[in-house]
Amino acid sequence: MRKQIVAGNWKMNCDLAETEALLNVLKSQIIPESTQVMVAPPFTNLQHAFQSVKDHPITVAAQNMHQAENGAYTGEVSAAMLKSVGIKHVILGHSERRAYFGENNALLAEKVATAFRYDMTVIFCFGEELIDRQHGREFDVVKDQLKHGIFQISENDWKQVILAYEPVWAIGTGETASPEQAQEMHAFIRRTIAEHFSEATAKEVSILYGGSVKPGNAAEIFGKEDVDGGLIGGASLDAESFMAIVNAFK
Ligand code: G2H
Repeated sequence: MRKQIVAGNWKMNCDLAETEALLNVLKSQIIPESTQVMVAPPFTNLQHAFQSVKDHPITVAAQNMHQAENGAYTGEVSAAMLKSVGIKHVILGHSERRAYFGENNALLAEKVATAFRYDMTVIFCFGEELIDRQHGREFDVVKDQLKHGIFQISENDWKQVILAYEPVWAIGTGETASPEQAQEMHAFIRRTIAEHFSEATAKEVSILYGGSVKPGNAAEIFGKEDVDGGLIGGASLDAESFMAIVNAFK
C-alpha cells in the first residue's frame, strides 16, 4: 500500500508567531491515521516547528538545502544542519527554486545525493512549463527531469523518495491540471520508474500532485488511481483549507 501524503509548502510565508499559531490549530485537529501530514516552514522556524509537533502526527520538512556538506556558501543551509534540529525531510527541485535560483537537473542530482548521504527523505519536485505543454513535449520534459535529477539513485533509495509532479503553469495561478491530466502524467511517471528500476519500486513510490490544490478540487484529484496526495502551497497557509485537503481522500 502506498502512503497517502498531504504536504504543506509554506514557501516564504509565516514568521515565528504565525508559524506557532498555524501549528497550534493543526495540532488541535484529528489527523487520519491513513495520511501522512507534513508542513515545510521557512528555515528560521524549522527548529521551533519540529519541537512543537514532537508529540503529534505531523512531519516537518525543509524547503531546500545546499548540496555541499559545509563550507563558504554564504546564506546556505546544509543537510547536517537540518538533521541537527531534527529535520529528516527536504523538498528539492521546486519550480520556484529552478526558475528563480537557477537550479537545474545536474545540481538537483547533487542535492539528492547529499540528502541520501544524510539519510534524509527527499520530496522531489518537477513538472513542465506551459510552453512545453503547448508544444506537446510535457512527457519528454518530465522524463528528462527524472532521468537527470533523481534516476542516479539506487533502487533501495526509492524508499526515501516522495515525488511531487507540479506543472509550472498550475502553480499559484489558480489554474489546476484536470484530474485526468494529473492521472495521465502520474501513470506515465510510474511507468517510467518501472522501466528504469522495477515494477515493485514504481508501485511503492508516492506521487503527489501540486499546483493550486484547494478544498474544492482536492477530492477529485486525490481520487485518481496514481495520485497519492498533494503538495499544497497557498491553501496550506489556512488551517481550515489545509485540513479540508488532508481529509479529501475517499
Ligand atoms: C506549487 C504549490 C506547492 P500552490 O508550488 O508547492 O503551490 O498550491 O500555491 O500552487
